[in-house]
Amino acid sequence: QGLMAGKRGLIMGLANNRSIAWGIAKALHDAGAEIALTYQGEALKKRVAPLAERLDAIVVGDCDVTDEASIDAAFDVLEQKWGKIDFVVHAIAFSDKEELTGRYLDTSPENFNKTMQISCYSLAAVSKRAEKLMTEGGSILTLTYYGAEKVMPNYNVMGVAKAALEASVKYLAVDLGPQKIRVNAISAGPIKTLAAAGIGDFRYILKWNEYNAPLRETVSIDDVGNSALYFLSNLSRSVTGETHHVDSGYHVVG
Ligand code: 0WD
Repeated sequence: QGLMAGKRGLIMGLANNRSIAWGIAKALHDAGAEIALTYQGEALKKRVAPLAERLDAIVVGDCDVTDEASIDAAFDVLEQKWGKIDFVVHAIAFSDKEELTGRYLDTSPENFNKTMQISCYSLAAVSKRAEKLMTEGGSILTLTYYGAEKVMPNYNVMGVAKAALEASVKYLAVDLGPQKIRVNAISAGPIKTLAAAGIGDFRYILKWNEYNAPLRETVSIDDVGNSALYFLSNLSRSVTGETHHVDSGYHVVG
């Protein structure tokens, strides 16, 4: 449909072809966007390279968001290649699997800090670099989950990090609004990805959503990708600071 024709941007958080980042990357590519990708850890390089090829995407390289220098390096590559960018997709989260089960109360300070740094602070760190390259405005999109709003079993410290992430979206939207850079979040329904596999009883959560969501089905990475297209294109040019549910309507009943 060409909604993204002439737009260039970075997608962070592609791990494999089940990643939400992959659903978004496909939708953006089909709409005419030029895409650059970062991955995390050498182990993922093999997985990401063939996916990048399918979308004619630039593989910027390994970018660990806990390492400021590695974020700088990724944005330096973008600056050299493109000079200017129009969008960034932040599809990154991490917490120790051991703590995504049982009680939130038992979260260790080390994992609390790491979860917050990777799943929340990194959006600010990335947005700060993106600002410099979004010289004609832009759109930044992150991914969140309903566990930020309501207590979901086993989501624990990740729910707390997502609540902070959703607040960050609002603060960043205010900081970057004058430059016409929009910041939004999609709150996706549960999808079986690598990250989700770490959450206790995840299959039960999937089934529960399927039976109880108004649309009586779970969402796919393509559903999230299509909604992302709205946020990353000019269709949403007056929308910022928003958390938008792509969850088959579960949040109105859950
Ligand atoms: O049900 C779900 N899958 C939902 C996911 C529902 C609602 C929201 N989300 C969110 C996640 O919390 C995350 O923010 O969507 C985002 C993307 O997650 P995903 O697509 O579910 O999971 P996955 O394919 O595993 O991608 C997340 C990636 C990491 O993968 P692994 O599994 O290797 O941890 O985040 C990246 C990494 O590639 N990541 C990092 N990237 C840079 N630096 C780092 C890091 N330090 N840590 C993790």
